[in-house]
Amino acid sequence: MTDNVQAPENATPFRYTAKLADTIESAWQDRWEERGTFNADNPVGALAGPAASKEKFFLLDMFPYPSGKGLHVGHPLGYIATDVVARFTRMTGKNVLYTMGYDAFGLPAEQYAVQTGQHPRISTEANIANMRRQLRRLGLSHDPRRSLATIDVDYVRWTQWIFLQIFNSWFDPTAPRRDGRGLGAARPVSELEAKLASGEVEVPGGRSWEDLTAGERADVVDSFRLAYVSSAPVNWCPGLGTVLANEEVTSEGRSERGNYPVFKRNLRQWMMRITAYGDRLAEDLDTVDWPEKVKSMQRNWIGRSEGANVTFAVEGLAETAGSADGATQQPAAELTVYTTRPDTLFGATFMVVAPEHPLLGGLLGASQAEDAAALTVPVSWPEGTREAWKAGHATPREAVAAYRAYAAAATEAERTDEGRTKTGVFTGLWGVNPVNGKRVPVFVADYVLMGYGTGAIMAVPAHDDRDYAFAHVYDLDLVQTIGPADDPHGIDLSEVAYTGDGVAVDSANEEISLDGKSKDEAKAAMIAWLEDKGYGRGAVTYRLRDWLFSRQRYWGEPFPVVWDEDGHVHALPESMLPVELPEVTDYSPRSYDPDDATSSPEPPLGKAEEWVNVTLDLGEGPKTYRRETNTMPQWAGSCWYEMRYIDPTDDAELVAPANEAYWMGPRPQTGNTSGGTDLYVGGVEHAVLHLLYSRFWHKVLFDLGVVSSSEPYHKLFNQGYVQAYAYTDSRGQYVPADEVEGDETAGFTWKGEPVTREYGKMGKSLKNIVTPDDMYEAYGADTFRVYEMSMGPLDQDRPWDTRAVAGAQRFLQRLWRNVVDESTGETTVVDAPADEATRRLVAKTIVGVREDYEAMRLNTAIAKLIVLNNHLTGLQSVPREAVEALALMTAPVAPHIAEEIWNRLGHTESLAHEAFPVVEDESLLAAEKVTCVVQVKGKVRDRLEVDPGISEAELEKLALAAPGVVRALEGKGVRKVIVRAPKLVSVVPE
Ligand code: ANZ
Repeated sequence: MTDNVQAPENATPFRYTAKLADTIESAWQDRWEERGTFNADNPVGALAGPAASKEKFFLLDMFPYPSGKGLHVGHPLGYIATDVVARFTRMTGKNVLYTMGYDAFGLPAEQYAVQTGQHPRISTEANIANMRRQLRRLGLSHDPRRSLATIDVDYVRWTQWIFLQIFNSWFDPTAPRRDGRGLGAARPVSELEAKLASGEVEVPGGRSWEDLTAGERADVVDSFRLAYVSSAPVNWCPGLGTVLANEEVTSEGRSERGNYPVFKRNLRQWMMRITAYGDRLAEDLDTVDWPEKVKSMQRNWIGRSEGANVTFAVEGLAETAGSADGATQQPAAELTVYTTRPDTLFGATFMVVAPEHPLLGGLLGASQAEDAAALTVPVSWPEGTREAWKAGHATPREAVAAYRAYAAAATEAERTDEGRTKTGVFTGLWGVNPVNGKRVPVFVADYVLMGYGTGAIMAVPAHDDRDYAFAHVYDLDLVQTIGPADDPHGIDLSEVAYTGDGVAVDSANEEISLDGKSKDEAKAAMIAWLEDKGYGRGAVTYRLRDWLFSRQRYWGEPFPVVWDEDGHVHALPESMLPVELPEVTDYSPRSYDPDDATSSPEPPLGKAEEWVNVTLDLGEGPKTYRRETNTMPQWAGSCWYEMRYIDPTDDAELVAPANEAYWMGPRPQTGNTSGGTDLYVGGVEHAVLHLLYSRFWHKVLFDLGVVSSSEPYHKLFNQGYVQAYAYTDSRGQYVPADEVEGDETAGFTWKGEPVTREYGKMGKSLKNIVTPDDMYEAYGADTFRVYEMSMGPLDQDRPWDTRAVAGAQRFLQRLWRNVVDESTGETTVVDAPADEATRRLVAKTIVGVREDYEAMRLNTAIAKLIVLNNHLTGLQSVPREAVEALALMTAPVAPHIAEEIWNRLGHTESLAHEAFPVVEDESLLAAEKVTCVVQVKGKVRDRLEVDPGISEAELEKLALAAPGVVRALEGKGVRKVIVRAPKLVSVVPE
């Protein structure tokens, strides 16, 4: 890119060109670093200092993954904005904590390591160095002492330490919360053991604690931990050799990275019991200052629903020679369903279990044959079976096995797609509805998910859309139990289910009648009856699942636990942290056939035999153990990084309590009751996962007394995205966007050929990438910053337009010329006081820009700075008082040029900690008056000082009362008054 407006070097050596900007910017960046200009003081510890007596402001960006591609101009949008806020806030006298770290574990570096054999740390650190350079050149006012990367061994140590706190805790529903907001908090498992021993907490399965062996006790305790191992349906991607989180799987059921098939498999994995915090995570959203949209996304993700678990008895028929006649009863089984509509229980005409449900043999087998063998209840088709149930199979057992094999290969998105024709098969089992004793067939169908509720439902086709669709396919009965209050039976069920409110009908047995009750009354009455009879209980369910916390990867935090020979897991003591990754020669996971759903993952760490098998003394003398070979997901490191920014060098504690309380503690007097960083800026794509995971960890640490804040991020702001135009030629090929000419009206061309414009992301393949480095070279960082901040409101998406950058450059060039003579480099300002109009404009700008900065309206702040700057350009000579105020106000957006001007105006200190200008003479803000001339019979008789916006009626009243007019009228009446507001009133006497 070239700078067209550049003048010959020698004529104006002090012209504000990209070259001069580069010199100025680099010099200030070095000076800031040398002087530690942006270092923030802590109350205690290694970074303690006097500024900690001031009010604090903790400002945070969502830290980046150090991609090998480096940054494009879209990435730093949020960083520039936070830098403006940081610089402005410092100038209001606060102690500002502002730094930048790197979320540095991740699959791309690992895959690169697999290809090249080079340790992922090497490429990751090189990428971090490049990103640091790019960001430093932008002039961000970070405290460099606080920067960190999640791969730093010292950081990993504390991530592992947090894992141990979570592992060593359970959720005690009766424990009072430290913030007084009710019951339910994490407590150490040592307390749990005491409660199990005393009987205060029941041992699952009803056995007595005394009767359990040490191993059984350990199993019981493990089942309560907030970090636990369980067999759960997970996304297994043989093509990548690892399981994936849901968010790493596309809606087509393939891996986001690499586009390989993904299969649902039951595998033993580490989980985090985030569901225990479901209520708190939802309720405490009331205590944070977040966009309503993000709060509601979190609430939906948590998806709390209230209903009941209801248990149906199950009858099974043993397989006989293909007929139902000789059927023998299987031992009685039970099936518990979760329903939000216990009021509709009389309308349950069938049941559905998820393909993975234990009733069908539990885990999905690797093949159809294994699946069939695993089925607990072998049966034949009953008499009069509807043909569709058979679906071409001889027995339900075969049909179920085939169906389970099919479901194992389907993604959750496919399974829950509402528009799809429902599928399922009869299991050969019959449930017994506890309210009326009716036998109802049990189906297996993929629309019921194992991970939600109990993985089984009672189907009420008359009142549920999905059940209705299923009943329609298999021709099952509909029984109505609710209808509109005015005409309960007047509904038509021939096309759709009735899902509305109303009153219960036909819902009575000898002990209970719901008839005539409203939906909510009927629900409550039914739950009471179920509880009384022992058939069920009221229950709360969350859409939120427990968090799948292990990955079969090399490049992640090792778990600080080991396994003994009996298969029990042991936490390592703190003294053994950090557990470092072993050096290996081969980073690749075992290779699998990408389409083989039956394969199982083997983590790459499993190959490091010497590391895996260790002899340790964990208090029982030296014993051999196996290390955990899974690693933590990338989310772990981003769950708590803000806290380490506070105390990056603390060896004894994750963060010293006094430092945490100062930077993150609640400030009830300002309405912040749960604490957290003062501002967190990042993309809305993190609305749920990262923000939910961090909040969960933070709450556990809060419960355990490690931190004083119960929320990590008090105010959240989502910036928009920088998007870009891309251009295609007549063959649909992308052409380099920076070579395209023309505009919207004339049309666009490339090398004379017409091209079509499209709008979207920046990307290499779209040939429309612009990097910050391009901008530094062509314009300098300040121009880039001003352009990016002036493109529009910060929370909105905006199209990048390199040509418009010149406007931002012009502003800074004018500002420069207002102070510096371009040929001599001399400062040209005058010390004489500014004229009234200039002083008024300066005052107005100060008030407006301050308000805009406070509200993060950075684009309108810049617009006001430009108005003032243009005004100064029009003056004979530029008054110092005006341009000093302008330099200070411009400093947050264009800090280098502002520092340089400030310095040339004779100030030796950086302006970073100067006070932001205030208006001392309030009268300058009062509206200006104009002089109104009042004539009587054409002669000027008086003059009035009035508001420019005065109304005609008001002005007439004032004019007639003016002493000069009263005198001239000599008591005569008035025939006519002509008012030309605000400057003239003409009175005609009688
Ligand atoms: C009977 C019923 C009657 C239901 C009715 C709804 C309407 P929310 O509100 O999202 O919590 N369900 C329960 N577990 C399920 C699972 N594992 N997979 C798929 N569906 C499941 O949804 C709860 C309702 O979704 C439950 O209430 C159940 O159907 C179904 F007129 O039970 B309902």
